[in-house]
Amino acid sequence: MPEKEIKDIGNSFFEEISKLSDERALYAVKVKYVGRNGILTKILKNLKNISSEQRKLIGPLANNLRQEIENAFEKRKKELSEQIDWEKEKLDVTLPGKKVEIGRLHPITSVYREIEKIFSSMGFEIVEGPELETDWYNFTSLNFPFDHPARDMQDTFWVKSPKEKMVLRTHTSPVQVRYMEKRKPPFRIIVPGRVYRNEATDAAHEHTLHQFEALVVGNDINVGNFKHIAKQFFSAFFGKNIDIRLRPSFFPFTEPSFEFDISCTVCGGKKCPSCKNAGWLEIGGAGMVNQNVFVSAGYPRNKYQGFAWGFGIERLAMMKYKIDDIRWFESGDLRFIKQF
Ligand code: FA5
Repeated sequence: MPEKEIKDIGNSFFEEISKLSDERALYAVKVKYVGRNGILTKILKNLKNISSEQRKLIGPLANNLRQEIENAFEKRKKELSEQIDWEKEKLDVTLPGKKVEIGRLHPITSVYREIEKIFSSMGFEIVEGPELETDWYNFTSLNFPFDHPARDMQDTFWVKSPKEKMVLRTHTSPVQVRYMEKRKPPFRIIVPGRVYRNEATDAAHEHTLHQFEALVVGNDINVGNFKHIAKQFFSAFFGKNIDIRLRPSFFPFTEPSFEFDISCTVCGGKKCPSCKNAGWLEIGGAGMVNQNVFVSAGYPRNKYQGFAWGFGIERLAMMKYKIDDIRWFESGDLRFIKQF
């Protein structure tokens, strides 16, 4: 019976492809059935030689089967391509591994993170401000008089701007007034950030550096609070007991103002080459907030007291990691970064 013959051809094709597991063999089976000299192709070619009655019967069956074979072939091909060969994929743990290049944190980033961790644990908020500043926030609001030599204390990059005089901020102190305009005391914040100075560079001075500002304001904040917090911070940062020393100084935005020293992190104050036999290392400026600064921020005069400081982050990193030249930090030299 021709119908049975066609049905058998179909069955054997489907059985064959169900057993196959690779594409090339699958293609060969397809050719065997519907290729130029395939089993089914021969029947189709022979249609013209048979009686019209038989043709009417066999023609549609054979054509349908050809379509089914094409469809089944495509489906199986897709299935095979999606199958993962777990034998080949098996993980050979004895093979040597591929080396993965991992990045390093820049030492300034590490110091930032360390500072933020210590101050967060002491209940400080971490605040940021813009690097491009107005003259008002960088100088005038901080009680730097117009045309007063105090402005020369910080060598400034002025930026041409159509509206008002702009500067690349010379310190993190402008964030003091920016923050106080929005918040009422009591509060305690630190402000880490990048600052710029228009000065010739040497082993201790960069044109682009980082500072972190602290500002603590309340009704009865005093120098004792300041010394305590600073001592806590430096002892945590260097992992050993650190003593604090204040020396009189001048900043327009603090009164009284101090230069701030810590006991030498190498000899602990016994005097050594690292501290040039002084026993102390200079860290930054500090003082009690000048009432004029509170007034700039919109606070009433003599209502609040606060302390502020600004420390150089590079200087801290140099002490912590024993780096002898500040210019390494911005050098972009990977040999330097890879040591940390
Ligand atoms: C200030 O910038 C004040 N704003 C600090 C301050 C804040 C005082 C709050 C009082 C109250 P000074 O210019 O001294 O002060 O800089 C502070 C620290 O920044 C320095 O001690 C030093 O550690 C670092 N520093 C300043 N200029 C440079 C520079 N060119 N290169 C590297 N570090 C610098």
